[in-house]
Amino acid sequence: MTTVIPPPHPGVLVRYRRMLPITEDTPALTLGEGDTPLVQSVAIGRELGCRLYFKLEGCNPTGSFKDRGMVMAVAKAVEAGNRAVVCASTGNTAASAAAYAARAGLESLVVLPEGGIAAGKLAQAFAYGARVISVRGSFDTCLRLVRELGQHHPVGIVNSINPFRLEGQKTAAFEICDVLGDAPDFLALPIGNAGNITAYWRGFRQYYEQGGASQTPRLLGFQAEGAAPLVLGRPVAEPRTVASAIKIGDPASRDGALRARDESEGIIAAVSDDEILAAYRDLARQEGLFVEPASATGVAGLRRLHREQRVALQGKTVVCVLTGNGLKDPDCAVREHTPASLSPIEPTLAAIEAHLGW
Ligand code: AN7
Repeated sequence: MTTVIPPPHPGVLVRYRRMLPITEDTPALTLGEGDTPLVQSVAIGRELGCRLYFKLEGCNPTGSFKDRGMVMAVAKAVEAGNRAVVCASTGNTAASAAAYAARAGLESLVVLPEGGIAAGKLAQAFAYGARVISVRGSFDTCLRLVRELGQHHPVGIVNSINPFRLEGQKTAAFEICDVLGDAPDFLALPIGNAGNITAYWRGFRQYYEQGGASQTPRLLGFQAEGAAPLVLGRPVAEPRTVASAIKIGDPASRDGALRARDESEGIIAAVSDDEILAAYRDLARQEGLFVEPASATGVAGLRRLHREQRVALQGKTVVCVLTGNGLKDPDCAVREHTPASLSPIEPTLAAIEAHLGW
């Protein structure tokens, strides 16, 4: 008799099978996504006076939170008989779509705004074998083109306008409740196309309604000041921010985000690029957490709301979602973290000691 040892990372489709729209015909697709660490803060939580945890979504297989929704969407594309998937992307969705398409034996096509994609993400899309198209236009233009493509060709759109993306994405809320034993008081996260905040709210509500949590959290979503359509209340024609992942002027899930804010009694606010970069540096230096710039937006936002006394975080349990890995954007890392010159010294102990001043 052979003993079957279940894999340690079965993936979100297996783990949360009963909570997801899975049928007998849905393939058991996985790259080991989900089950990401929830790590307690050692510095920034003290600064804010709360019990702060970071959800390390950069630990997913392609380095961002997108993998949770993508595994569901690509599995459903296979189930529907699609031969190819397509998405518009600021980078992470493209990397994730390309990876899961490769795994499932589908073709992938990614439509990207010219010049707006962090180097690591672009390299991933090519590495996983995607067909990459760079368009003279913004992310919002790319998404419009992808919608048109979907009307004229039999391709599966795997942007978060695909409802299966949000279904898979909500597993992050389930995991937080499972690990904490209840929902937190607050959840902070960046907003770009607004799929993630919409999915978290759906997940927390579903857990609450099924008795898995005693409360739902207040959702705190943050946009970059130069790309803050939900704060301004109107689309931004030419969004600008150092956080290229959230350089989006007309979020597809705008209504979902506003509903999440209102129903959770939450807040959507904007932070400056300088605040984002300060949080980016502090996460690495004070917490040992190297994230991409957009992923630091939650910390920047918490600091600002705390400073402006718009929320009372004192003694509360707060989860801040760190959406993507720092290696995604090496150019920003070099700009912000690496000194201009690193000149070699002689290979002796004395030279090292002289260099250190020891
Ligand atoms: C690291 O990849 O939109 O509000 O095309 O990559 O759900 O869009 C990425 C978004 C936050 C915002 N953090 O999430 C894309 C894309 C990171 C991101 C967001 C993104 P949504």
